[in-house]
Amino acid sequence: MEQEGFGPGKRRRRCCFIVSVLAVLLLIVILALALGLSMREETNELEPIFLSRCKQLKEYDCQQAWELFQQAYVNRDPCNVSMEAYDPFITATAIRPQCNRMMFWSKTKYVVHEFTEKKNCFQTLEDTVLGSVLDGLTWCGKEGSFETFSSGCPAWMDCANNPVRSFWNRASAAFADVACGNVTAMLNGSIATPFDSSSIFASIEVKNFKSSKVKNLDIVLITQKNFVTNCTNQSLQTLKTQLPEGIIYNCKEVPETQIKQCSGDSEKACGACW
Ligand code: N1C
Repeated sequence: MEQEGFGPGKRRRRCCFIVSVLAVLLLIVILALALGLSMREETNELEPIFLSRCKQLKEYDCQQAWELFQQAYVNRDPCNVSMEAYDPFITATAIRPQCNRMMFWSKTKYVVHEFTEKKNCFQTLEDTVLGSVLDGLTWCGKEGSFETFSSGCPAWMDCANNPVRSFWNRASAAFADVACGNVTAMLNGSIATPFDSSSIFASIEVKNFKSSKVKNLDIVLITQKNFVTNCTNQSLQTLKTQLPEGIIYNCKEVPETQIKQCSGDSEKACGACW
């Protein structure tokens, strides 16, 4: 009889077939999810570094800071990230300025940090939450993706509006904006143009100092044996003219050896190194 075609044997076989199809589909979904997660881990190496550095400082809601930070560049062309895109992140991680102890620099990063690490008397941008969580890192996003990438990103000079450069521009503007009292900057006396108009110090920080808060700008020009520049350098004359009115300018040539000796001398007071 025709009816026999729908007997218990066939029904069981049909049932088995449906269960197998569902099992295969489930397996495919699980595999796809696992592959997606492992790719995410490969690309997003920045998040764990950001969070662990941030948590060590115990100052902010780090997860919220991460969300605000990545909103600036994810799903965007990595050559089209503006400084302003970081505004919410900068606001959330507000810098607490240490008046009279703030240290700026240009082309002297290594000397400055060797000094500030040994002698805890100056505050650089890298000593703030903002600077310390991102110092030395590279990141970018991609249009059509919500991932953070830490390789294959544009280099500093590849395009002006790359995520890393825009971040340092924005963070430096915020740091200069809150600067107060006697401000110090270490510049490089071994190059022809210690105050380079394309540097962040020249193009952003000096312009953002507020004469209502900053009293002096003390330039420490770090020199080596056969140095090519001194305080009469043309670019430093330009710096004087670009400084907002009312801020007193000073410049002193200081040998790098003196700075190194002094940072190792625990007896010497902070200001006595030059
Ligand atoms: O362009 P620069 O120096 O003049 O920028 C230095 C200036 C400092 O005073 C800092 O406050 O701008 C701030 N700043 C950083 O704090 C910082 N940390 C790490 C600017 N850049 C910073 N970096 C990296 O150093 C940045 O990724 C870029 O590669 C250099 C810029 O250094 P520079 O040309 O010697």
